[in-house]
Amino acid sequence: VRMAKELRLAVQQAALTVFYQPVYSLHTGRLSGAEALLRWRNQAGEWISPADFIPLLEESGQIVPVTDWLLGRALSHLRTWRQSWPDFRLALNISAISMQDRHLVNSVERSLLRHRLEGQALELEVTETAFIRDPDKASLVCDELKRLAVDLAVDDFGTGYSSLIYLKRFAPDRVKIDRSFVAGMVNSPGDQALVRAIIELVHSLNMKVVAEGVETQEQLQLLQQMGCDYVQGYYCGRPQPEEAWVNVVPNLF
Ligand code: G
Ligand code: G
Ligand code: MN
Ligand code: NA
Repeated sequence: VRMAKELRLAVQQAALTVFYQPVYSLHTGRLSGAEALLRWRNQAGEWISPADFIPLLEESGQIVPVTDWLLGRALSHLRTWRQSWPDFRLALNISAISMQDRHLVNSVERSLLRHRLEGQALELEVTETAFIRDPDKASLVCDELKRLAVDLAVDDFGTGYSSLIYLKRFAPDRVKIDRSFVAGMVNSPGDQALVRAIIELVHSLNMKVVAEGVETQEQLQLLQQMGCDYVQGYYCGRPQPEEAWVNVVPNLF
């Protein structure tokens, strides 16, 4: 309860910030974009993970204004980055609750217009849970987002339920392999087989694959041999504030 109260204040006082983690093409080594990640620094000066505060925002209905705020903030940074990198694409995490509501479509449309950005510049990441909740509503929201030419990605792939049905139904542009599989890939033949199978499955559906949580060069090379399209993780670049982006390398190799 105390955390919920403090969080309400944080939202009001803009104590939330956005970090950005670079994403690279594994075919060319070039920077292809970033994933925006919310961060909250509480009154005690500790960094609280979104995994701990997103559920609170969802319960209290604050996820809607926070997502609107995030869209405005992140798209103004995106506009700047696209002046240096014209194809730069920014991925935002969208909560399952927001995927049930047409408000998201209106917000995205308005933000794109305000920052004079084309839909392709933006990617929305949703987990499989977003589809399970109310598939018909989520389906409507997805169709509307596709009308705006916004890209869709399935996040944390392989950790939810009914993944394959939803892959077919929602036809995302990209699928993000959960970092738990990437972490086990080098030492566990089982994880390695899963990663290989996911890449083949996704490619056979004409979608692209992003591997998350890449922490070593070994993982990177293995993913490259397997034909994975994009990578992100501590090995490639940590999530960091916009000011620190001058240090981000434009080429991974
Ligand atoms: O950055 P970190 O590893 O702590 O993120 C933990 C979880 O919080 C991840 O699953 C991530 O997708 C989620 N997350 C990060 N930023 C946002 C956001 O802006 N909105 C939503 N809904 N989830 C986010
Ligand atoms: O669920 P989602 O994929 O949105 O979660 C992204 C989270 O993963 C971010 O909070 C980010 O801080 C974290 N992350 C990014 N790269 C790595 C990595 O290489 N290793 C680990 N352990 N976490 C990472
Ligand atoms: Mn994500
Ligand atoms: Na993920």
